[in-house]
This record gives sequence, C-alpha cells and structure tokens, in this order.
Amino acid sequence: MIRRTLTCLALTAFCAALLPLAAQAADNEMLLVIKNHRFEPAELKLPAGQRVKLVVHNQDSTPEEFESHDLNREKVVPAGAKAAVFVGPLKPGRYKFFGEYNPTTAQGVIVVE
Ligand SMILES: [Cu+2]
Repeated sequence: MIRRTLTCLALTAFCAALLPLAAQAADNEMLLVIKNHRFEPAELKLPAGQRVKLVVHNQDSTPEEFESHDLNREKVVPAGAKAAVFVGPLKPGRYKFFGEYNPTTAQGVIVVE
C-alpha cells in the first residue's frame, strides 16, 4: 500500500515536471494553410532563436511544394495532407517562401523578431 502511494506520488511529480515542456512545444508549433494556391497567413511571425515546427496543411485538391531558398527548405505536401517543416533557430529578419507548383499566387514571408 505504501509502496503504491510512493509510486503514485513519483509519477505525479514526473508528469508535473513534463507539463511545462509540453506547453512550450505547443507554443512553437505554427499552422500554415494552403488554400486556393495561396498561403494563409501569407505573413507568419516567429520568435527569434527558437526551433519552430511549421505544420503545412494543403487544403487544395492538387499537391503543393513548400519551398524557401532563404530557409533552405522544401517539402512536397500532397492534396489534403499535412506536413511538418522544422525551421530555426533563426536570426531576426524576413525569410521568403513560396509554393513551387503555383509560385505566381503562393507567396509568403516569415518575419522573425
Ligand atoms: Cu522545390
């Protein structure tokens, strides 16, 4: 009985210690939607000096490629699918990105502050 209580207490302390980490991870996740061959939002603000997970959700019925020469990233996102693109830690500045399959409309910029 005592042993079980101690295990329970230890687990509670362990979980409490993990909670701030989980909250921080959630803070550094940003959603970027592709719709009608445009990015929404077209301008994303990200914190400097931190690793950020961009979740790119392609809501169009055709594939798109998230591409950024400034960030040195490219990732094909199939129609209707989500893909993760990790960026950072970045210095303050403006980093352009575009949809390689629809570059005339799919344009965006990440503003790091
Ligand atoms: Cu490409």
